[in-house]
Amino acid sequence: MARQLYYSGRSPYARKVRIVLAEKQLSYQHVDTNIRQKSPKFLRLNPIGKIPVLVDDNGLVFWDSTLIVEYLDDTYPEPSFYPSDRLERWRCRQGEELADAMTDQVVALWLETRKGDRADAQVQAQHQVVIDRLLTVFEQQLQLTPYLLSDRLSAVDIAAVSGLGYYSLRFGLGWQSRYPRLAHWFDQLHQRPSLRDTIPQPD
Ligand SMILES: N[C@@H](CCC(=O)N[C@@H](CS)C(=O)NCC(=O)O)C(=O)O
Repeated sequence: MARQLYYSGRSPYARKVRIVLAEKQLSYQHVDTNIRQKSPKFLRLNPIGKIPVLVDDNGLVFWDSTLIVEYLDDTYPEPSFYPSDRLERWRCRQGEELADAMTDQVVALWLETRKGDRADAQVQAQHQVVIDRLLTVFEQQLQLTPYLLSDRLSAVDIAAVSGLGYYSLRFGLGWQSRYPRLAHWFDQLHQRPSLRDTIPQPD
């Protein structure tokens, strides 16, 4: 069977997987998934009801972007986005978690912001504080290494660039003047076709 990825175009979590599939040159069918009206078939695949969901060509079903990325990396190891050293691998997973936590905050900030007049400024400020705290961690890391984990592109970069891509879609590129190293890293990464081909488009 053909490999399938269930997602909708702007999902930053799905983008992580789409980048990895492209980097590994693995073809797949896009199953466009409406998360506001989840089909029984989709919910059978992922009872949590979130995208992305991967159905690999062997019929195995995976969900949660981080687990999908790790499964793909284990199964199709070239090129690899996780370090082979055990402790470095844990550090990589932790960095990914940090990046996804940033993305969670960006999504929450957007959901609050789009309430318009009913948006709670205090809630918005709380999300922004966490976003800035996490972006500062990444900015500082880029003083030490060219990528967010080491001198090689890793799953941390892929998760963070997906989150920042979504942040840029919703709130613009103003963050780039406050985080110049991240801005440079972001622009450099976008030279890769896997990044350029997955940029989220406005509604
Ligand atoms: N931890 C999950 C988060 C996925 C997630 O939150 N996806 C959103 C779309 S961007 C979703 O499916 N939301 C539907 C819902 O929560 O009902 C992952 O990394 O895959």
